[in-house]
Amino acid sequence: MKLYYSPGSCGLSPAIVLREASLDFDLVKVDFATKTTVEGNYLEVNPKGFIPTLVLDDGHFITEGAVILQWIADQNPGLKLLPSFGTQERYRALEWLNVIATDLAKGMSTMFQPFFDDDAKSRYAEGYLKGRFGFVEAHLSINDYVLGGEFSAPDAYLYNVLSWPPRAGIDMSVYPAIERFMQRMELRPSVRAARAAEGLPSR
Ligand SMILES: N[C@@H](CCC(=O)N[C@@H](CS)C(=O)NCC(=O)O)C(=O)O
Repeated sequence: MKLYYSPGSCGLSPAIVLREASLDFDLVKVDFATKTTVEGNYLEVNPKGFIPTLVLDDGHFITEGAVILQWIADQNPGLKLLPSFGTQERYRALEWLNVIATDLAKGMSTMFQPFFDDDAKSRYAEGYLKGRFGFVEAHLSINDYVLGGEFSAPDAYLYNVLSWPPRAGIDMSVYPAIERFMQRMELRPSVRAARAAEGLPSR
């Protein structure tokens, strides 16, 4: 298997969950500016031009971070990286994957776009992101992990996306439950190994 990524962006969560599932994979780095890899044109792998993409050993490929995480979790249901199909808990997990992919990940990506000036970004952070982080803070102040007491795939995605705000100059020290969650996640060997493989320093 091959996981296409770019350091620190949203390929980190599938890399964490692949490790949690003990699945072998190679990392292929994508240059965002040129949409190329050492293999050539990345748009031939994923015409959307986004990472992550997971290419399976049989040549099939999966895109969209939230969907890749479901595929990984479903390779070994016994690991409970996601709740079982058809259960109420499964739909709760899918809600979270969707919230993380849309409200949080795409919400945060606005802060890195060149189309908005600094004033617009700070109004957006105050007017929109603060409410989203507040919602996550309230949830994590009564739950160690997204689905309650145990780690699951959405935690990797949430960790991934919540590592971005400081890079956009957002002070996360006002969210102590989020900070504790980040520290809890960084105790996991999968998270440490995924960060190291992407050349990311300890936070
Ligand atoms: N809908 C995609 C979006 C993924 C996405 O936005 N990826 C960003 C990195 S986190 C990307 O590839 N950006 C490349 C670029 O903007 O050129 C998903 O959820 O996986």
